[in-house]
Amino acid sequence: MRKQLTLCIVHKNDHVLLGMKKRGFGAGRWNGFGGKVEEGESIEEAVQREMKEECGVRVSDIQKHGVLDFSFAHSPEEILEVHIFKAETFSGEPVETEEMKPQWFKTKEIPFTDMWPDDIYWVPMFLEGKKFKGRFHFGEEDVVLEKELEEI
Ligand code: N91
Repeated sequence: MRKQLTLCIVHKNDHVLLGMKKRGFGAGRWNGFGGKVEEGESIEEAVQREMKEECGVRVSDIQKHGVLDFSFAHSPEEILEVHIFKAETFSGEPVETEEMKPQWFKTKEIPFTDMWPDDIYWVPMFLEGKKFKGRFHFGEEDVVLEKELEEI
């Protein structure tokens, strides 16, 4: 089973906006903002909706940077197809929600040790403006067991 999800990182003036996930899958890690694409919704519409819902920010000019497939040894039949976007312009002030606590980080001070372990591989490509595709397969405690990543 394949599920489509979005992930959006606001990148402005050598800073990125991440959110500490407060509940659910990935709680306790700094993440971009995003979630499931709903039926009848385009991927871009899902990006805009999730940004508003998760941190109160409106993004309009979003650029797609990559697609990553994530799979997990504990449920190998499920693939999370994550569409990754950058927003360089936004309106509204980021606010804490039930889902996320937003915070700006300097791009040189991204807290990779408190993020998903695949981020160290693709976030630098994202920051350099590269486009990419790949897949990561995770084992126990989300250790990366398999990795494929290429610039496109
Ligand atoms: O949100 C960010 C920056 N990264 C991110 C990496 C992931 N690897 C697996 N999953 C489910 C992730 C979600 C977000």
